[in-house]
Amino acid sequence: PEAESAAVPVAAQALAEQSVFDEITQGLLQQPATISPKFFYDQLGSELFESITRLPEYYPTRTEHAVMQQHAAEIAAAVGQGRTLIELGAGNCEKARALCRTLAPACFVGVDISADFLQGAVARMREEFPHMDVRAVGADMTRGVTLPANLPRTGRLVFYPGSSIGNFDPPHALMLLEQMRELVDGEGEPGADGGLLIGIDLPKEVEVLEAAYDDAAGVTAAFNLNVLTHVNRLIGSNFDPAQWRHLAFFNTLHSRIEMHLQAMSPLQVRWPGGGVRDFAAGECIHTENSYKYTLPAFTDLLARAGFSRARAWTDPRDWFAVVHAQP
Ligand code: AVJ
Repeated sequence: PEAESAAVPVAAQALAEQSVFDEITQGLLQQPATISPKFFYDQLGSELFESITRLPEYYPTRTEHAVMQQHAAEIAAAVGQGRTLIELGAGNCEKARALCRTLAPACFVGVDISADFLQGAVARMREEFPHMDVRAVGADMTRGVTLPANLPRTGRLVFYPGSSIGNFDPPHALMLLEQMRELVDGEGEPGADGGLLIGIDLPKEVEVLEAAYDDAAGVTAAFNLNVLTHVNRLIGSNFDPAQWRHLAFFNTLHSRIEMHLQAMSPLQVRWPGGGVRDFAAGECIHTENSYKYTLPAFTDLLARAGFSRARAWTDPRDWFAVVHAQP
């Protein structure tokens, strides 16, 4: 029986590794090649992202923080006390920690793809809030989130800050919002007193947008290039990051920042199983989209996902919105 119970997680892990291998190699063979932005976040990538959030050019994190601080009392009154707070893409849990000080949730569930990074953050949450029920879930939310059993039967607040929803194109964002709508409901429980608190980066001057994704210190470039090192580790490929350069620009037609890695000379990349991809000089791998939604466009998306009520708070320049959405 012991060997049997051990075999299950091993098999599950092998399956997960196979699907990661398939997902990455399929993307590399596409025209143009793509790597999903979720692969930015290995340990170093998560640390580089933390550095990005402190850059002078990268306004989203500090603007969202200012909106949350400025309107803390109203936001707390709108979402209610004693909830089960579920943060998607929790990372270092810094935002949830600030929210917990005003919301006093009964329970906190941090969900992140970078499970090891999350463990440390969740341990610090337990220290600061010894009376709160704190859980960590290492999961890729694009594959669906299974919450721990036996969560308190209180209203659920799904928290998805940082404008991470911007990483998904509108049809995919809609699917994720629908999934969040289901998380709010729980197992057959009415989600009426639950909701979603979500951060949205708004359209603004192109110069401001582009500087935020191509900073002078080169931290975003290092973050983008690090995905190649992570992919090498995940699939055994032989990318040489020194042969690639970081590109970031605003695509007005799609209202999104695009990040790419551009081959500086003709390159060949190989991986186990006979995989190979040739890149011409100047050819790109598309690594990220970061959509900038207007509030009406985003409210429309929310409504289509089953959140009929929405209230938004913004900063004085209307650069970033924090939206509370309810069924
Ligand atoms: C974490 C997805 C919100 O799109 O602004 C930052 C990621 N990429 N700089 C964003 C990111 C480059 C970030 N999100």
